[in-house]
Amino acid sequence: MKTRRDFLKLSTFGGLLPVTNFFAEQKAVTKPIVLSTWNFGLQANEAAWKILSNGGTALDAVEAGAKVPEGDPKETSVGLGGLPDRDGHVTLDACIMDEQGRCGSVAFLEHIVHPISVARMVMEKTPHVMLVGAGALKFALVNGFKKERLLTKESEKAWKEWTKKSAYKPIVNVENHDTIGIIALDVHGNLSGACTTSGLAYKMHGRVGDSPIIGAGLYVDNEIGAAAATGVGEEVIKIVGCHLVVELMRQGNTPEQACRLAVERIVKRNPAKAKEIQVGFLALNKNGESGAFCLQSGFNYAKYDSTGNSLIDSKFKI
Ligand code: SD4
Repeated sequence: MKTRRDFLKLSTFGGLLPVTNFFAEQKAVTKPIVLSTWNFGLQANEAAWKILSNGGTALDAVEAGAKVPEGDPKETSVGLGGLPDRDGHVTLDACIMDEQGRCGSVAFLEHIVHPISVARMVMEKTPHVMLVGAGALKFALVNGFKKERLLTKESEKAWKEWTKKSAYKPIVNVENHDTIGIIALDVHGNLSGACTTSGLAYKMHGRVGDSPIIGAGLYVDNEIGAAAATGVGEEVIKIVGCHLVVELMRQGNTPEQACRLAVERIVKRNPAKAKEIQVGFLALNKNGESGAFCLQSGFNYAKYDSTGNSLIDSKFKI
């Protein structure tokens, strides 16, 4: 890349390089910035922004943001109060990834309110990327997390009602929304992301979705950008969705174009299925440019930058 000094040399010694062209090469960078899926992304962003606006790291910011819906018993698809599987167990999936490409993940974890912090600890304190089930719980308890009951009275009531028919037909944007994917760029120019969920309501016991799978529910490449997914995890896993979105940005697509192309790949694979489900992608590039795209209308996300915190409706395919 040309430096300012090179430019001055060029223009002094025979260069007719227009000033505007040279500086057009230097894209304006928006930072810090944080993006979170769904309405509750607004509150998650508030927690993340406190850290980002004080010069904190994107990693700390995304963890703090993800913890907001995790700890809220009224949110029925994340952490405490999450709707259970068909056997009545609340089982949680989460992952986190930082600017160094380090990552940590937990899946099929029970009894812990903040799986995102356990995922971060897997990243920072173990030689592994992913711990699941009883092993993940054991690791959390040894590291000071408390064992708690995550099934609230309301979620238990909803589950008991569901067992009367036991019909597993997730309703688009209703039963399965609220996984939080949160991606941020800090003042240092570093990207990180986090994703946490109780997964699809009334899933089979033992089912794990895309959210704790690095590359599917979340991916961060500090040279290029970050992406997070929400919706029916099986379809996201099949295209390794977030890795795909980041690679599409690497090829020169804007964040929104990259998300759109990933959604279109899901449609192309199985057009009939695509009509019945929701999948949404959210992306942020190294310049702080952001965008989203989803299958069906109804997906939104919150964006917080120097202009404030706002909720944006994603464009959609169907
Ligand atoms: C899953 N992707 O477990 C999650 C669910 C979700 O918005 O994102 N809901 O498949």
